[in-house]
Amino acid sequence: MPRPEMEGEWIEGWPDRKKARIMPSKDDKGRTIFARAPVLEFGGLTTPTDASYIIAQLNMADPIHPDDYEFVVSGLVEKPITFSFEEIQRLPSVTVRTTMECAGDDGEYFRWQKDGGPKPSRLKVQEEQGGWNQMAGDDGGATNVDDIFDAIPTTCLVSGGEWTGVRLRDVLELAGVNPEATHVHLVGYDEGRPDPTPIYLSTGRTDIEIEDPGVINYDKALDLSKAMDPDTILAWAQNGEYLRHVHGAPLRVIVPGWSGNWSVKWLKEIELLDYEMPCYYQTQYFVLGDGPDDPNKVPCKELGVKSIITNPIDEDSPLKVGIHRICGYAWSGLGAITSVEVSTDDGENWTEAHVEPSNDRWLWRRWSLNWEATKPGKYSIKARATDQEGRIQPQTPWNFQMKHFDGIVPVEVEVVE
Ligand SMILES: Nc1nc2c(c(=O)[nH]1)N[C@H]1C(S)=C(S)[C@@H](COP(=O)(O)O)O[C@H]1N2
Ligand SMILES: [Mo]
Repeated sequence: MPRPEMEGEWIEGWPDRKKARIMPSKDDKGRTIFARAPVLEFGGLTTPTDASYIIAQLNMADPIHPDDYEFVVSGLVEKPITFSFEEIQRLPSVTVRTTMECAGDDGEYFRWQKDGGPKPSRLKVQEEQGGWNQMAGDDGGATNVDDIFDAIPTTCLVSGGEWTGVRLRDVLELAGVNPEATHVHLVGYDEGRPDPTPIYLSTGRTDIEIEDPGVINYDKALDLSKAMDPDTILAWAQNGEYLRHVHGAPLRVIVPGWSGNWSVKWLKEIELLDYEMPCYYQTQYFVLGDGPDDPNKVPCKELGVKSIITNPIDEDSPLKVGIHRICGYAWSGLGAITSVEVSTDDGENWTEAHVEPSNDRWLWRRWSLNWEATKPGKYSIKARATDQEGRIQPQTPWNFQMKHFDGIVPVEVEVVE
């Protein structure tokens, strides 16, 4: 159902007020930007690059010309190799389509489930699309806790994309991986000093000490088995065009199924290790656990299984008696979605939705159900997805960093005559 304020405002396929903007990497004060994706407005599977979300934890690296670009593969290998951009492009290429979701996407719904209060609104968030990342930077970023809260984007951080490049496995095999290697250290060109305030904020505690790593490069230590997966690639193109700087040009990692933070942008260095290096964004920030001092906290890796309802939304209420298309997206960190069920009576009865057929293991699927709302009244609409491993939404319990939210968020609407 068209939302009234959109009518007559379609320009280049987008409602005027939400038309995605091409984002520069810094504002005029040199602050690094982030961007949200207007997920309620997508009409298909591949998110246009202009409308894909952007996250940079540290200071965005300066652009590097592909002719000047090189990176080295070293550590536990038979022979370290340096690759130029041209040498990478000479290897057999591959294209992978995948959903990329930030670990923090929809994190605010954890808070809402726990504490109640007004339900976070994707519509509201995407109308404020784009903003300034005040969490990072050599200047220490924002110090005011409320500013940081406002600046942390917690929804509309998911996009579907087509990535072209080479298999990470092929690159590693050229260097020859030593048998004792267990992890692949992936380092980005970007530097900065992580601000621990969001961690303190998420715990509500100040009695803990959060390690200050100082100025670091963005880095991750990826399990060798995932690095060798044929769908884990080093990409130079997104959605058919060479990577834009904000998305990690000239070359970035793509790790399908795992939350976005593994897909290291502006790749500078690859090093084979025989241990899991305690990278800040691996063991401190992108973690699942009860608190920073939880001995059982673990790095965020594969996503759970998740569906979101993009139509109708709470803001569409009231709906007229009649047929309404309930639809949205579903994805999983372990492969394909096999079914999506919908309930319009707050979870009492569930009906199988239509799920678009697809050959893409990692890309989200569109699903829909035509709902005949015959009786006026209040309705709570829910969706739940199941993946090829038989996992049913939700999979991820509350955690102090509020990562990997895959809970069922009901849409509340009223139906009127
Ligand atoms: N070098 C580097 N890579 C990075 C990041 C970063 O800050 N630096 N952010 C990560 C996070 S948290 C996410 S969600 C994805 C976002 O990728 P995108 O900006 O292309 O959407 O990049 C990841 N790769
Ligand atoms: Mo992220």
